[in-house]
Amino acid sequence: MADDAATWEALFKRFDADGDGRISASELGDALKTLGSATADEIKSMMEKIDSDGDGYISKEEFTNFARANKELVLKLHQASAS
Ligand SMILES: [Ca+2]
Ligand SMILES: [Ca+2]
Repeated sequence: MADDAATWEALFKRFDADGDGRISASELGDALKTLGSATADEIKSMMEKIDSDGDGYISKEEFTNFARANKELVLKLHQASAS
């Protein structure tokens, strides 16, 4: 759905704190920490899950693929970060 794509886009931008078009491990960590407690291990395993080509950054495509496969989790993050 188009609405979903807009949601992923907005969430990606929120996570991409420096606006370079990719989410680094520290950006992911910061974003998760503001949404609740996230341990270094949790951040690392989430990073590994989303970063499918293993270059150490989450591209918009990787993020969108992850969001599609984990809709409920990502929508929860979106709601938490919007509040
Ligand atoms: Ca970034
Ligand atoms: Ca990547």
